[in-house]
Amino acid sequence: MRFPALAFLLSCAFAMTASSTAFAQPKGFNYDEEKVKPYTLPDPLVTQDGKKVTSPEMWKTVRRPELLRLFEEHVFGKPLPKVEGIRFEPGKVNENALGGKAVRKEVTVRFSPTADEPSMSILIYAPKGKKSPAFLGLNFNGNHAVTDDPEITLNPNWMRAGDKDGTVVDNKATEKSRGKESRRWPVEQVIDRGYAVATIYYGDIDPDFDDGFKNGIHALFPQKERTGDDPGSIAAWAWGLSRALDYLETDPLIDAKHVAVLGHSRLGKTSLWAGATDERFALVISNNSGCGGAALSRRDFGETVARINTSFPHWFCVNYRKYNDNEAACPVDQHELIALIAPRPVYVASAAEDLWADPRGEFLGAVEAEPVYKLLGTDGFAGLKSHDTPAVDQPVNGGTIGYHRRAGGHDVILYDWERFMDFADRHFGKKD
Ligand code: GTR
Repeated sequence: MRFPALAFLLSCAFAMTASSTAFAQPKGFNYDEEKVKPYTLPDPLVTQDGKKVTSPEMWKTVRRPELLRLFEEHVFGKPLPKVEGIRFEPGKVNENALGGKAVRKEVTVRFSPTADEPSMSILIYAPKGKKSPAFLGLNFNGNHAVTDDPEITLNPNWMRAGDKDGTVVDNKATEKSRGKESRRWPVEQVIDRGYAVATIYYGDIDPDFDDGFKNGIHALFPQKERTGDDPGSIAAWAWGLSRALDYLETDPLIDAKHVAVLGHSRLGKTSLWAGATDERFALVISNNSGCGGAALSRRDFGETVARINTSFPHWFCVNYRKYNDNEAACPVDQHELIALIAPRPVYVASAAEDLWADPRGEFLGAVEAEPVYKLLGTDGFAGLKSHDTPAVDQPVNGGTIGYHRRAGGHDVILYDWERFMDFADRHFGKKD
């Protein structure tokens, strides 16, 4: 295991605590808007050989596939090999969860036709007796940490040690960790708005440490050293989200044509990549996804490509390291990741104090994707009056691209969820 102590500490500070701003802005990086050097972005509507993309058809058949390949080759790595014989195995069900409002169920997705491992467990809460649209996202601490319901299976897999509060001991979750992440998963409020929630512990798919890709889903594809455009962890997590959607398509309580994929932080980078690679996701939400997510890499503000590849060498493909301190050489930038989601609705959420993730860079990532949304006939970032970053707690979410900058730090809280649900209501048709 090669996992630098500093990276480990940082990952804990970001993922486990609410908004520990002391830790959240590492020293030695630029947080001054005045010091952002001029940069030129690649044009999502110009092909690699310099042709202007002039029609939706040309976007669909030429430029979109080209951009997707560029992101595979230079950023996230190519798709995981196809896995045959994936099985869905029903687990515990409570037909009267949340005081009788919802069905709660667990489903195990077994990735091999013959063995029980690797596998991932999906936890679902769905309004009773009808097909509902759903929010699907990965969680950081295990499904049992999403609510304090004692019946949810305690995740047995490797967990980051995180806070020294007894919730994880010897890298295993303890009973004490039940409900630990519930503030980030307002399940009951989501059910009350007519949506289902489905979530998976991201470490089921690939444990979040640099182990040379031996565990999680990678165990199925033994390989020598990971090189070039071999997929990294983000690609694996995104792949897992697609397998969860395969399951949701079979679930009678889920309207799988209306599944919003969402994620916070590294899992926000993941939801964007899942949305880009799998067009079945009807809506895509990035919460505080920062560097390698919605934030423009060429903007020298907050976390850099060099830093993320050093702290987390397993997240992106090895080729991405070519752009350490050399962002301008990368053939793509993150607005083009958002553009790959077009014409489907996309929502980018920032937090005002989360400078490490570069709120303005996240906003501009969405702004710069708009020409593609417009070419494809949508209203794009409708209602946006200027390219100044929207004021704190003043969402601009009336169009196909939505954005808000919430007060506070790096986190996902009820305020964010409420805006996501408003946005989904508009795009999916209001639910009761
Ligand atoms: C940080 C990392 C960020 C973000 C965050 C998280 O340490 O630098 O890019 O992904 O972790 O996922 O919590």
